[in-house]
Amino acid sequence: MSEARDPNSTFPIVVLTGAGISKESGLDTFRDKGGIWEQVSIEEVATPEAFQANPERVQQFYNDRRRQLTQDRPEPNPGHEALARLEREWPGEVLVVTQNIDDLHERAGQQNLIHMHGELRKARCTDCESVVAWENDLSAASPCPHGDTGTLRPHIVWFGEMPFEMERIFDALQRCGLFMSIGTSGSVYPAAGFVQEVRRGGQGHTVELNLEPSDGSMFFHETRSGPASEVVPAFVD
Ligand code: BJW
Repeated sequence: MSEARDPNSTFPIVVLTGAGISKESGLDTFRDKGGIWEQVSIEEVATPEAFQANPERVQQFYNDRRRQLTQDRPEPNPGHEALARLEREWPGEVLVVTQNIDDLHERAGQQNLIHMHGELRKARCTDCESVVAWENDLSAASPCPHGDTGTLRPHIVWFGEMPFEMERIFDALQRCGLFMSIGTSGSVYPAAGFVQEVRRGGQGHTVELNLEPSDGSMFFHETRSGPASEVVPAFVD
């Protein structure tokens, strides 16, 4: 890896990714011009209150995006591939924490991966909370396959809900020697605070790789600008 601090050490690496890494695979970001939040409002589709008020509308929003994954089959790009290569070749631990609900990291070969905002290809019972692999459309009345009274909702973290695996993520942030943030605007917490968590620990080098410096770029030791398909391989290889 270019400019790694000590070529002989095997410090743990944590990588946070956001919608920007999947942009060049054909998936929209949220807050760029023409992005998802210009097409629909957060209050309409991305809160528990929205789901309670109009479950069909919320299911339709995620059905459309799920179909985009299962039918259009966007391919991982060189940014995803470089991170999978980093995990294979780095002698220490590499943990990728993605805010993305697509499956492009796993399809690139990433193994040590946390989907902190959930996964489009999974559904969860509103009653027993069991999580099932799900490829098809959901409706407001899709029954839980375990036969209880619950219905299936997208396995997604909406605003006001707790992201997944936070304990494991904070443990990794406190131990890491390198933190990379890729393709995220840094406007949604708790992910936006990860860089400061690493800085508080004082031992990790922090790098932002983004199309352009984000609003939080001043918190990083280093910022590199450009499309993920170019800047990620250039940094990692
Ligand atoms: C490229 C590129 C290219 C483009 N190459 N780059 C007030 C203050 C502080 C916090 C709060 C507050 N009020 C409420 C909160 C909490 C709230 C929050 O943060 N709100 C903010 C709006 C202020 N957060 C929550 O509610 C979260 N839960 C929570 O906090 O629980 C309590 C808790 C407490 C303590 C510890 C732990 C938890 C839940 C957040 C749920 C987010 N859900 C969404 C939608 C669901 C998933 C989905 O439908 O896909 O997740 S919102 C949406 O934003 C989605 C994304 O994962 C998330 C982040 O977006 P991302 O990935 O950064 O995308 P963009 O579009 O913003 O940025 C893309 C970037 O890529 C840009 O910078 C481009 O330049 C760049 N780019 N092309 C490289 N080719």
